[in-house]
Amino acid sequence: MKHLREFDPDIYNAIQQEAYNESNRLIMIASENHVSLAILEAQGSVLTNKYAEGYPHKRYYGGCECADMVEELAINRAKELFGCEHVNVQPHSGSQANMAVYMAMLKPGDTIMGLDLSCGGHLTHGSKVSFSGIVYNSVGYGVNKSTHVFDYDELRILAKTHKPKMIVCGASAYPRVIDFKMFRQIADEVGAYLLADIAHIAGMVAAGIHPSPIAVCDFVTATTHKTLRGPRGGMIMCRSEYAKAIDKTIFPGIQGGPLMHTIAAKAVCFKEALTPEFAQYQQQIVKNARILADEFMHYGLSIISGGTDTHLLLIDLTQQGLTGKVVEDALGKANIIVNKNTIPYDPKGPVLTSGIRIGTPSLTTRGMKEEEMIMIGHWIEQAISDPTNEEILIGIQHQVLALTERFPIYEMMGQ
Ligand code: DSN
Repeated sequence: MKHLREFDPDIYNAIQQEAYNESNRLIMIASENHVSLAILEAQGSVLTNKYAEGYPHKRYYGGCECADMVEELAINRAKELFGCEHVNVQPHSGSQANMAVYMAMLKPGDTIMGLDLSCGGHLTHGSKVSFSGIVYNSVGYGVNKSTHVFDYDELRILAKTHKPKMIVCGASAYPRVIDFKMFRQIADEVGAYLLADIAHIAGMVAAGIHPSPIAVCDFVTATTHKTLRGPRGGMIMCRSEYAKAIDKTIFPGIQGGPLMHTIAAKAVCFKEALTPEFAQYQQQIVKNARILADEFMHYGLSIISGGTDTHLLLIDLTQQGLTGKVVEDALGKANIIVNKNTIPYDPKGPVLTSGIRIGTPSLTTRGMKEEEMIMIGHWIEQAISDPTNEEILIGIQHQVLALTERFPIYEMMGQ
């Protein structure tokens, strides 16, 4: 990066600092990951220069032959990976992917039904502070108050009462398998479209570790940067019958020129995800999350839903009398990066919260396994037991630094 270093040392230094931080910290934010060098190269390529409004071979600009090649590769690989009939790889983000599905199929004021933010849903699933809850009449569903898993009978009653035009399944903080077939049955009973937002679990779905929603849902949206370990961006999959409506809504409906450099990086991500190593990686993510959950429960910590089937888990800090904010800050001092997170029906709200969300995709990318999870579980438990004890936190930080040194990010990815 010598040109950047010479011309803009401020930005260069911020990037260097970020690289340093990522390598010297345990990144346990469930939605983050470390991409391969191949993806970084595609993302940082000259394709950022190119305008390619439209779709392959139907562009509004000349000179799009390389853009066409790149987008067709991304589309074909995504189809092979997920087994979908149609895919649009242009959404700049998961939010825009969801917006496009709503705009293609619904009218303002129509009813959508999605998981409440406080129970693990996403802003774009109908939160009142998001366009999804402003433009549409949103009805939220929750999880069972004692088991913290979906109660499909309650969901059915809610759907029959409110008759949504679209049901959204998928979550940002739900640790258990989602039964897409049950959602399909309920959607059919009330005549609703079914959208699965698999942003968090896309890597596991691609690897066949989590059931796929493709055959049973009308629309499937995803981001490419979480468990899928690609560049930051979104995608929409659907049956051929909805292809035209979806494509038209993404462009020209809500987006202009596609980010061709990002689409190239998405294509690389899909190629990586088609390898057997990727499937092993996904299995290890889940194994690591389960080990952590078991460790925490062994220490007497309360885990939402009593464990995990996925890449993430939620610790309920109520019995410790702590907020997620306090624990997020304490762990940060120990170089362990997590995010405070609401637990179902959280009385404390999203600023303080009663929980923390913990994910294993990044650590697993670095090559960490069972042995490391046990150590990390112990450090997190120590920090939760005494979050204001700077001596303990700094002691953990030293151990974290020794561990991260043994797992350099890019070398461990074999690039
Ligand atoms: N903000 C993301 C997450 O962390 O889950 C979802 O978009």
